[in-house]
Amino acid sequence: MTTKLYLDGAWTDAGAGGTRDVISPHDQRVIATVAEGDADDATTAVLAARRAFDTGPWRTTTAKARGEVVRAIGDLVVEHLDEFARRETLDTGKPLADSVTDMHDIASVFHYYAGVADAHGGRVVDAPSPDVVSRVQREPVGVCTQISPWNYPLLQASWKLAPALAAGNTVVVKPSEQTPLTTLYLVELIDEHLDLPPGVVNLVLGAGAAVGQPLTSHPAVDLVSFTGGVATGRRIMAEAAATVKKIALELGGKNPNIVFADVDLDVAADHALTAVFLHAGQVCSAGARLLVQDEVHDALVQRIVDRLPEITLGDGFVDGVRSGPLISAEHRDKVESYVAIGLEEGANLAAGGSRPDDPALADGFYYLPTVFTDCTSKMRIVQEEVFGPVLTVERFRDEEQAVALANDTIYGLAAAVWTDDVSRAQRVANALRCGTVWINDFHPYFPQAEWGGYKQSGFGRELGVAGFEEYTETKHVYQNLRPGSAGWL
Ligand code: TXE
Repeated sequence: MTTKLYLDGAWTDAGAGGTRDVISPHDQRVIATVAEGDADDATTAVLAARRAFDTGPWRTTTAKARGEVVRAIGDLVVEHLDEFARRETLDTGKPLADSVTDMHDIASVFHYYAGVADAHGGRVVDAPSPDVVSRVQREPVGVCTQISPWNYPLLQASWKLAPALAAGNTVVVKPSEQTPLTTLYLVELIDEHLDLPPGVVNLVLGAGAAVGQPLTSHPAVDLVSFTGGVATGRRIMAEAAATVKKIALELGGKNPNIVFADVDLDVAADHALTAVFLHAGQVCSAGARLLVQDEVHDALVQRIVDRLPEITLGDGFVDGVRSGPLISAEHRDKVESYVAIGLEEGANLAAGGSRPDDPALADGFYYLPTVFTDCTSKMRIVQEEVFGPVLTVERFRDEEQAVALANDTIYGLAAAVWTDDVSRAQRVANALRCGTVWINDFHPYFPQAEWGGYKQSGFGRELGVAGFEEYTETKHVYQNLRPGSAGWL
């Protein structure tokens, strides 16, 4: 297994010799020891990407050829899917079947952007004179640094890498220090199988605090794409401001799942469970806030609580396990502190609220699926992203109140509305201030449709055509076919 940094087309140890043990969240076993870079390594990566962009052939390669490279990366994911999935489960603890699904999604992202690469070259503009030819063309932005989190390590990296390469940029990818294995593997396969010029793809490993500054503030960087927590996002925005970089931020959410009384409650309960407890709630679009119409509140909560025992916690490699651990001891501390806050605030603990007592799970960072009822929108447990298996339930009276409650957080990533009334579904979808609204479903996404946040969930879009355009500049080229007097003097 390759464990080094990939700088300017070569695998190298960290300049200062640093290493990091990567820990399994299931049992705290050391699963790999990888290079731990620092700011000097990150600067080397940025300068390699700059050189490759400014002097190399990549930027001027045809869009079709770039699309073929991006397609080949998707093919590599498919060909090595089992190994990718195994590594993702080792790193994150998520069930293997979920990692397999992620890998199929990742391949789809590369395959989608392979087709987008040569489909958006620009347009001829209807100019103000017949003696003018005017066109608008799309060009790569330049050097892009791409910082991804630990919950969907390779998936998040692919949303950034595929469009950036398709558009002709050079990149420095920085996976979370907690989950570097699949990104390492992808770069290893790219290095082995594809003939990319040195410096087009660079990989930096290391803690955000150590390698982050050059990636977000070095003058040679043109664009920063970041997915992670809102506090880090604010810091990155400030760092990038001095040199006015383009930035795209996806900063999570506190996503409302609104259930009206006219739906099939078994179906709504089934999706409410997946919405919040998938991957132990460590999902930026998790449906962590359930808003239920008064008439069906008790019946829906009962259905949810009754089915919690079906969420088998355990080793992601064991068949039948539905949920793995939280990513780290620190993260479980955060989740536990929010449960304590919820209790102090007067929410009613209807289920969970502790670590499991199964001794087989004692070495992992497990936490029981937890449900709080009697919640109000003033509570921190309702307002702040817990990013764990914690559901808060609020009641509403009518459509107007449901929308007001749903919009009442600093976040705006995703939301769902459940109703059999098609007009109401559309009204609510239009009124919700967030980047994705599901009607009578929760969680589906696909590469053709844009993804991103309103409000403090961030800005910029990933996936879809907009996810490609993020990585392009727009240039207007105007030519006068009959140059003569300017007509001013
Ligand atoms: O994230 P960080 P953390 C939320 C979730 C979680 C909280 C904190 O609520 O509890 O964020 O998680 C890199 N310059 N989300 O601390 O710090 C870091 O190395 C440059 C939501 O793990 O945001 C990693 O690669 N980079 C989210 C990445 O940022 C820096 C997914 C994310 O880490 C940096 C994860 C710096 N100064 C957490 N500091 C989502 N949107 O899905 C850190 N990093």
